[in-house]
Amino acid sequence: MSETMGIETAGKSPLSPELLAKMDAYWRAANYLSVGQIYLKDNPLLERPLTLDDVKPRLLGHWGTTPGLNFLYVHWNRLIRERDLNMLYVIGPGHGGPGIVANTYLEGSYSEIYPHIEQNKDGIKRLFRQFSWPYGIPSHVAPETPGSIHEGGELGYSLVHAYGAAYDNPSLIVACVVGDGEAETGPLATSWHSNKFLNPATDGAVLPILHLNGYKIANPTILARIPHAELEDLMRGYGYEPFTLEGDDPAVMHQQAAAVFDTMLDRIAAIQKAAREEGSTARPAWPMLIMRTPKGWTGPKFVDGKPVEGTWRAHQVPLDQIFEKPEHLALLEEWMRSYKPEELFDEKGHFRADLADIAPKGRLRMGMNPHANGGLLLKPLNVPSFREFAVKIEGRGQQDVESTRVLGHLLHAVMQANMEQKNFRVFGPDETASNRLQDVITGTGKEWMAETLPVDENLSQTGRVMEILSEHMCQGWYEGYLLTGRHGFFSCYEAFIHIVDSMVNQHAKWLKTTREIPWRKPIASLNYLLSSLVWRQDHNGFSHQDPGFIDHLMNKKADVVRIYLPPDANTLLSVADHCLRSRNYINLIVAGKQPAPQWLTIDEAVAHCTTGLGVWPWASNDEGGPEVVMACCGDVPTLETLAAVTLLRAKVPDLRIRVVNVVDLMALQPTSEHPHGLPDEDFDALFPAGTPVVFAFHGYPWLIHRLTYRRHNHENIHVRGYKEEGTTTTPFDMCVLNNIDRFQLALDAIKRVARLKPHAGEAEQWYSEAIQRHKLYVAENGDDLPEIKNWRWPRS
Ligand SMILES: Cc1ncc(C[n+]2csc(CCOP(=O)(O)OP(=O)(O)O)c2C)c(N)n1
Ligand SMILES: [Mg+2]
Repeated sequence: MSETMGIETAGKSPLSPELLAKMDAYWRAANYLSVGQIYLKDNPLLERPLTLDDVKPRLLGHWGTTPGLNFLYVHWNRLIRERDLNMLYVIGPGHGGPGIVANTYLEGSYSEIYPHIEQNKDGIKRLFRQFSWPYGIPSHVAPETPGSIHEGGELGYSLVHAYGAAYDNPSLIVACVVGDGEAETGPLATSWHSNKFLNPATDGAVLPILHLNGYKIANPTILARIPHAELEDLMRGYGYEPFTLEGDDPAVMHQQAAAVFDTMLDRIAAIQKAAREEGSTARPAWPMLIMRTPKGWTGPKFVDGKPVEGTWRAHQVPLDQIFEKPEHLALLEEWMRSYKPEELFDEKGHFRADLADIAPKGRLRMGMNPHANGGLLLKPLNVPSFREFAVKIEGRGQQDVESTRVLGHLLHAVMQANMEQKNFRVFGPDETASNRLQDVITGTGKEWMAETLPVDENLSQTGRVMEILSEHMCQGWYEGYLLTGRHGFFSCYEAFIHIVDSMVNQHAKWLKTTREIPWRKPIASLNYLLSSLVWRQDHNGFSHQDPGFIDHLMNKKADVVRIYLPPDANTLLSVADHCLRSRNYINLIVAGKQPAPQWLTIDEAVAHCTTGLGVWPWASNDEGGPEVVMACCGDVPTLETLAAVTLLRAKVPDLRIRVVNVVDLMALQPTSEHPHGLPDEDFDALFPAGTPVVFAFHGYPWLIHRLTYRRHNHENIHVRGYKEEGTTTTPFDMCVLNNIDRFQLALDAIKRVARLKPHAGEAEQWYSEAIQRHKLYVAENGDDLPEIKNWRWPRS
């Protein structure tokens, strides 16, 4: 292989022969422990010849990426020691878990956190055995791994997480390995642009390393097969200063790696000095490294006559037929002995002291960096009283307010109250203002390190509102920010939040797992506001209509998710206050941004949100027990339900109607399924067995059935919701198209109440005349009928 070093690093040899030898031995130790984890359950120090009894029955894990990760770890250790760095690692190819476990073991963090994995022969045996073993540890850089904020199971998010961790952490350096396969993913490709949002004066630094081992599972990688100059140009185009490290001779590579890292760290220091001490406001070209080394470096070169090292065949377990082919067992032993374990561990299995000595100590060890256990550093968010922003209710439903704009007032106050402690950011894919949260921008601005023009508004190099047209970046930055112990809020168009479905899956898994890991401290919840909702896509139509993120989140563990559909501004304030203060959840708030009627006083809102659902007595006339329950969840369904109630009152004045509004969707489930679940007795009291329920739901109707199928009255629950009918039409026509409109709901009630059955035909007639009239009017006038548009709940 040729070497492609920068001019400043060529010929430099920063490592003394002694240190070089120790670093190489340290690297061999990490490689040895990595291979041992993949293969062995016994004979950890190879004190006797390897036999099949020593080998695990199922060979699981990934070797290919691991030696490269181990190489980097030992070099970062040197940098930490020599420069006293506060360094966090983020490993994109998280399938190289054994390497990071090995390194955190060698530096001592692992045994401190997991005392049964002792620093001796027994400990090494247990370390090997637990890996990818039932009830042991996962194969990835998982929540169980000390020092990790990133599992790297689903590829694509390493760099965005690294940047999220670096924001507002001026002393932190986040070393981030990006797999060259991972670099092909959409999120990773965009993540490079995070440097336009990183202020060298007030944020930390990210040290990206493109791990160019040339291959993925079964294919070459794109970036390894374009001319090197083109790759460097790509990185320059992203605004980085690329450095390259290339080769496979360990001694040469150690020396060159040390030289290139010294130069890169000097660059970072110079950039930070210019910004912090010399007042530079220029957007710097941060250094990044292209590390071109063989996949499966130092592993078997050939297996069964086929090349393995330096190819895609090294990806998982290079020698996988140990039990079938005796020569593979011999190759394994030869491979493991090539690391010379007898030089690395003494006869008791202690890592040799002179080698252990080159690792950082205490909290400087990457396995012990408190930023990786963000809950340790979490400062409570200052949340001013939300009551100050309450909408004054002057008659129910008499005034129209944009609910999310009111939330914007609260978020602005929260932002201002935390400007000093710099631990709150708001994220959005170019929609903060569109979702009517623009107040939050005042007094902070939107982070922007790129060029600005006079036409721009509110861009700032120290802005705390993060806007980029990438839901992936918003999600990833926010996760990185939360995982390192800070707070935030993410607003998004409802339909497009699906773009991060998969990312939120991974975050939910992280939260679920960390709940069971005692040393992981709770972090702030991930809060979503979905606005620009399905029912009000006046500008955009069908492409912008999808309420399915609710269903998606519903699949997650009950311990982790909370879903709220506040029907007005005051309930939204109460819910948001609760979410901002909560820990370890994913909170989903669905609330409209269009002017809409307001129903509850702030005190009523708080009481309603506390129970999560309840009867609205002022809208009900159910003395003696209801004949029908009109249930609603979501702002537009609530409006249509209340309008349906007025229609029913006009048509069947003596009908006993109960209106139940649901804010907290989880309350519909039994207590056995969710901690917010309403006890059966309470559910039965609200929805008495045998009483028909007409349920208007914001999202896909089947979800309500899924949540209530075990309830006594389930067979009488009749749900209306979104059923993929939509276009650019009037707000009320959207309801009509999906049969959630007031006429339909009223008709449903009449058809379901037994004593009204004789009138069903007449009611059908009334319904179709009303809808006919509506359709003709909207087609002719392009707007809703005045009596629909201007409908108000009757003043009492
Ligand atoms: C989003 C995603 N798609 C597919 C996979 C399956 N997968 C696991 S590893 C891998 C190849 C990764 O290649 P690279 O990033 O180059 O890592 P390395 O070569 O260092 O192992 C793939 C495709 C995955 N984990 N995540
Ligand atoms: Mg690769």
